[in-house]
Amino acid sequence: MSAFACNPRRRKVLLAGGSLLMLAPIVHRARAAEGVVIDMAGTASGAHVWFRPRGVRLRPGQAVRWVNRDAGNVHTVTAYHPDNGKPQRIPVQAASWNSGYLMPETDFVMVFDVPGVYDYFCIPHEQAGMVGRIVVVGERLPDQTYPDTDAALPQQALAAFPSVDDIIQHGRVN
Ligand SMILES: [Cu+2]
Repeated sequence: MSAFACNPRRRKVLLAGGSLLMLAPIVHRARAAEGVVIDMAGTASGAHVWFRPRGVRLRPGQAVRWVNRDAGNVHTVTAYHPDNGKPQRIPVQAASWNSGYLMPETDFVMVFDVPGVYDYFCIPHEQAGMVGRIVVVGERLPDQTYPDTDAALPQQALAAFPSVDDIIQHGRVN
């Protein structure tokens, strides 16, 4: 799991082959283009905030770019994971992540390699139900399920997750 825009390992590999050096930026753009953009937005008053789409289906290796389109708020993209003080709601083989605070018109990119279901939230707005779900479908459909009742999560967050079935069926759930 890595934010490929600043992946030093990938860059080193490309530098090792001299003729590939010029291709490095193109490779990055090509990979980014294969992914999905999720907007982080809200009403002018800040009373309502959201990820859109809330639910996204990916193939392994696809990227997601979250963009803060909200002129009036900072947001985060943070995995439900013990590293972030939360129950684990991402595949056990996957690494946790936390974008940190994203200012307006800044973005954050992740590549998803491990099939499964990933739930994430925005630190300042979890209580307002600002959460999202990504389903990475590999050879088989993910068999993970997460409880709809979990005392560690705000009710507004639990209520905002699209169902895994809807995401698999529709690809995007707003
Ligand atoms: Cu937020």
